Amino acid sequence: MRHLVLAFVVSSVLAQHHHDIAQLVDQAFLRLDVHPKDGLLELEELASVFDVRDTDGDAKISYAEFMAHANDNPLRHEMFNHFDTNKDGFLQKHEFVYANFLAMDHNGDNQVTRHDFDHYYTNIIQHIQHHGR
Ligand SMILES: [Ca+2]
Ligand SMILES: [Ca+2]
Ligand SMILES: [Ca+2]
Repeated sequence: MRHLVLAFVVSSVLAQHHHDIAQLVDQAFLRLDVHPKDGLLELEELASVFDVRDTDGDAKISYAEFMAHANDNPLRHEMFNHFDTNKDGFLQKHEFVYANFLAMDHNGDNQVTRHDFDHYYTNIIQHIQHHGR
């Protein structure tokens, strides 16, 4: 038991130092791929995330709404700015759902594989870390 706990602690620490980006992206994918949980990200799954985050139902995600659902994401501020392409301080559905999905769905079959997702988000996060601060 002690070894198990120790192994867990060690791997968590290592993960934070060496694989923090990959881990963040993996967690995000697992959270998104829920209906159906098929290893693919469908447009509907992204749309339902939008609906959950749009707490007051005004068809856009405010900065406060986005922050309230991204406590565990250290890059939430930068992510918000990245998605808010028209820089009005809100994430419209076309910004958060459609533009996002189209950018990930390379071959246009309306499915985003885990590989597509990992590749896309790792690029975004690296871009943010190098240029966005
Ligand atoms: Ca899915
Ligand atoms: Ca809203
Ligand atoms: Ca916007």
